[in-house]
Amino acid sequence: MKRSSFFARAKPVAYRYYQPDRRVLGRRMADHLRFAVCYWHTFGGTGADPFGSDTFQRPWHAAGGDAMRQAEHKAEVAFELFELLRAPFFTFHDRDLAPEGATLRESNLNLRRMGDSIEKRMRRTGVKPLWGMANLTSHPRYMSGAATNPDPEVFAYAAAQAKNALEFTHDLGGANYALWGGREGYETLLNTDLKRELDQLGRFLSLVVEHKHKIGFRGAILIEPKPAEPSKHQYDRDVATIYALLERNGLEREVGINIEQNHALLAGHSFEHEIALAQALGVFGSIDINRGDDNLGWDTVQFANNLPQVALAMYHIVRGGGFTTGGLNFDAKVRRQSIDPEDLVVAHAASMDLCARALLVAEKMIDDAELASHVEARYAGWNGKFGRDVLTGRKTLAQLAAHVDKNNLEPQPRSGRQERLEALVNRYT
Ligand code: XUL
Ligand code: CO
Repeated sequence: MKRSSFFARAKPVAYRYYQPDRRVLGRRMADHLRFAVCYWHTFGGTGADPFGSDTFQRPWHAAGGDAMRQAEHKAEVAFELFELLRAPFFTFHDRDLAPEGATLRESNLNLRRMGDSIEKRMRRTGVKPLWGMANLTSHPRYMSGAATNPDPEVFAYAAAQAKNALEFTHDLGGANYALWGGREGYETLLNTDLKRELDQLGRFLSLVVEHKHKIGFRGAILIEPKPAEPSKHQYDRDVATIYALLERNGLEREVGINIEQNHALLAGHSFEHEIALAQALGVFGSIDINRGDDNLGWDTVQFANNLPQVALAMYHIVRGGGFTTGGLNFDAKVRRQSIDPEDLVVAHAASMDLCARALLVAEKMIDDAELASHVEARYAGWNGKFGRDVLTGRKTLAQLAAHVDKNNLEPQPRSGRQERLEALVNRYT
């Protein structure tokens, strides 16, 4: 592979655990994991934080450069990294790939022009989009929301941008189209009509779903929860909140959920809670894999590197049937001080290897079946006739009361065996 000067010093990646063709629980490892590199943090990141300016000197960010040439350079380096890592997918926002123009028409044209170049690179490397998205958060026009803006013309502009991004993702053969509502929320209820904004968000989602069917896009529509940041309160708070929004709009069979580790943590949940809940509700879609910090209340989006945590997540993902259109998207950024191009390679490669190792742990947990059989035994009572009758509505409250009375019932408590199960999980990892 010809190297651009950007990754000239990066060593070829050797994985310890990630063997794409290795069979695990009846599937290729690569098909279980479906790794994606995200365009925004990895190639758009500058190392800036709220207290300091850029620390990474990416050549395609040089001041005064030609924006389309810079986008082209970025794409060249991006596909070089995908190949170095042997990552099969990437994810993007429209504005990551091509610069915003003076009008929406010009922006769309820029995206199409970059699309031709991206398509050529996709054909050469076999790398594909896991999902595309419209960036409806960065531009000042969206400061008061995109779908939930008090001004219907902003809603229209966002809809036009989403239409174009969805069609573009479709043309590139994307496996999914995703939405995330960083500005779909509020800063203060003092100026917010919450009910109106929820209705607007529901309408927007429905429009995207309608258009997906109209153009014949076969991928899934995904929505990504996050409780806050950048807004004080976001309407797509967590899996449960999104489910209510979907159900209220009759979209629960049309839209899946893209769960991010750090966002789960910010919403006060464990990562595996969000995965298990999405599976239980039938809306599990995809994962933005990263890592938050227990001691920090914000979105640190570090590369996932915690084996027990990722192993439990993989256990739930695989037990729930694994990914269909989804995958593991590295929505993660290298730290402000990780300024070398090689840091980007190492960060992704180490995290890919960790996820592969976590998959092998999940395989052991599933093959061994001890954890699952404990859960099974714990609920065994519900499998009998009485339990089934209760759940299927064949018993009234009065009948249940009579049952207790007649049998003089005094149910006996049984241990939940938490410590034993925690020790069991440690044995696998
Ligand atoms: C923000 C976040 C986004 C989405 C894409 O916290 O996770 O990067 O994944 O807009
Ligand atoms: Co994300």
